[in-house]
Amino acid sequence: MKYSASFAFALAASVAPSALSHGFLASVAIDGKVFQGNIPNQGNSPSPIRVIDDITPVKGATNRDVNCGKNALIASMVAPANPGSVVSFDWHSGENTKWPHNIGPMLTYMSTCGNTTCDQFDAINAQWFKIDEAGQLPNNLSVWNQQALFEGQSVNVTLPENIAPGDYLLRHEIIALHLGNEQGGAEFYPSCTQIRISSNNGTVVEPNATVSLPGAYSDNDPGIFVPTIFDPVQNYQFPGPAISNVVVGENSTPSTNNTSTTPGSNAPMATNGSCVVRPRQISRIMRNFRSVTKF
Ligand SMILES: *[C@@H]1O[C@H](CO)[C@@H](O)[C@H](O)[C@H]1NC(C)=O
Ligand SMILES: *[C@@H]1O[C@H](CO)[C@@H](O)[C@H](O)[C@H]1NC(C)=O
Ligand SMILES: *[C@@H]1O[C@H](CO)[C@@H](O)[C@H](O)[C@H]1NC(C)=O
Ligand SMILES: *[C@@H]1O[C@H](CO)[C@@H](O)[C@H](O)[C@H]1NC(C)=O
Ligand SMILES: *[C@@H]1O[C@H](CO)[C@@H](O)[C@H](O)[C@H]1NC(C)=O
Ligand SMILES: *[C@@H]1O[C@H](CO)[C@@H](O)[C@H](O)[C@H]1NC(C)=O
Ligand SMILES: *[C@@H]1O[C@H](CO)[C@@H](O)[C@H](O)[C@H]1NC(C)=O
Ligand SMILES: [Cu+2]
Repeated sequence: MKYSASFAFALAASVAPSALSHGFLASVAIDGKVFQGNIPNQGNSPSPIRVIDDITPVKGATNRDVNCGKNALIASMVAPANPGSVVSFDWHSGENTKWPHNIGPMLTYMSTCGNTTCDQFDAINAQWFKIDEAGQLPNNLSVWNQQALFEGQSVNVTLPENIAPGDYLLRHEIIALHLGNEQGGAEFYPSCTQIRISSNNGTVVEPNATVSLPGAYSDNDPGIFVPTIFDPVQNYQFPGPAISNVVVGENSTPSTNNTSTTPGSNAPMATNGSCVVRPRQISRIMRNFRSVTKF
């Protein structure tokens, strides 16, 4: 195994596994409104976040818990959201401090809750479509977007503008790859948040490229078993389906070259302090600006 000096913390954690080395989705904020989750295996207070019963990672790409996390329980709340809402995910370590990992992608999926509300829905029936995937910084393949969590920030995903009203599970997942150079080493941290979209913005697209989870991943996937994970990785291949047309169908611009983040995610500050803003973000910001100022 090979470690760079800056991953001394991860090294210590992997030598002596502790509560610090894993974690859970502590809260989400939807357009700034915060919804706290429950600490794993410590109650199920009202929240839209499905509580899990253990902070340790799901191991094995076909593990049933790849669905919504370890023995996830249905939550009692369904949080209001809109097309284009910004959802901030705040992941914590097992000791409720900063997220301990910084290598590997973050993926965001949605699924309708079928003919029930999400507080009744068994997620094993979910038909997931991917709305976002965040890998390495476009200008520095050594730094993953996950680094923002490691530094104590939340990470942000924009819901599709073309999503139909209804109840959805929002599945935000970290795949920590600090052991991903060995087959079966990947650590899956799935989370499910129950949301209700109650408006539409005129156009509604039926999402395509839906998958089951478990089902869509294998331990051999090039984005899950990555022998060169510390090198840094060139042309990282995200696991799972392509981004659904509910996202790319939205007056999309051609993807820029060597950009490892895709629609929806906001890149963190680069480690040297310069802010990374992608063209799509600028057009989204301009759109929001126009809609606020009624240009
Ligand atoms: C809801 O959908 C499920 C799965 O398709 C089906 O088995 C069930 O009968 C449906 N329930 C109602 C009330 O339509
Ligand atoms: C910071 O990163 C930006 C973007 O890659 C780069 O243009 C700039 O030269 C870097 N500055 C320093 C001081 O490394
Ligand atoms: C979409 O609808 C929501 C809720 O009505 C609104 O807040 C948002 O600004 C709309 N977005 C666009 C691009 O019109
Ligand atoms: C989803 O729709 C997009 C845009 O129409 C298309 O390019 C893509 O092939 C579709 N994917 C699947 C799996 O049908
Ligand atoms: C990205 O750059 C590579 C190498 O220069 C090139 O082969 C590829 O066609 C480019 N892709 C796009 C979408 O521009
Ligand atoms: C894009 O990536 C390809 C392959 O990884 C590399 O050869 C090329 O130089 C990169 N282009 C830019 C503009 O960074
Ligand atoms: C996500 O949004 C929050 C709230 O605006 C902000 O504090 C945080 O820095 C953002 N995260 C990233 C990675 O940009
Ligand atoms: Cu861990």
